[in-house]
Amino acid sequence: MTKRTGVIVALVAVVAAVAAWLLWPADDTPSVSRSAAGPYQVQLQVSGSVHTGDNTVDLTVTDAQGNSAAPDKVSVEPAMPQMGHALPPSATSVVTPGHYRATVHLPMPGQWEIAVKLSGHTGFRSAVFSVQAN
Ligand SMILES: [Cu+2]
Repeated sequence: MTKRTGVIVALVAVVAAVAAWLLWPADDTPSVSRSAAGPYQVQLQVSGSVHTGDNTVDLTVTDAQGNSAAPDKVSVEPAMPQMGHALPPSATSVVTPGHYRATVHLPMPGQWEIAVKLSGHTGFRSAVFSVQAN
């Protein structure tokens, strides 16, 4: 192999690597996590990967037996404790009983803690989810 063909082979390899990286399918698997909050089981689901900007967050609230639960009020509060950011709560809307949806705006990438706050006849409860926003 001459020096010139060696350079061409190296360039082709770099172009192929960049193309593979650019064309790699985006991660569309929803991120799902679960947490207990007193008598409630809370599932938080974000369609696609969590990212900077507006994220649609779906919450499913059940009791310990898995029956849908309906606390009076559900809100979502993102915070980035390492940087001292605490954002105002986002209200949720009821999609179906026990299923809530909120739009959560994350102003910067990094590790966020999303607190889901529930109030109902059993009092005030909170479940905290750690998410990585890209
Ligand atoms: Cu920050």
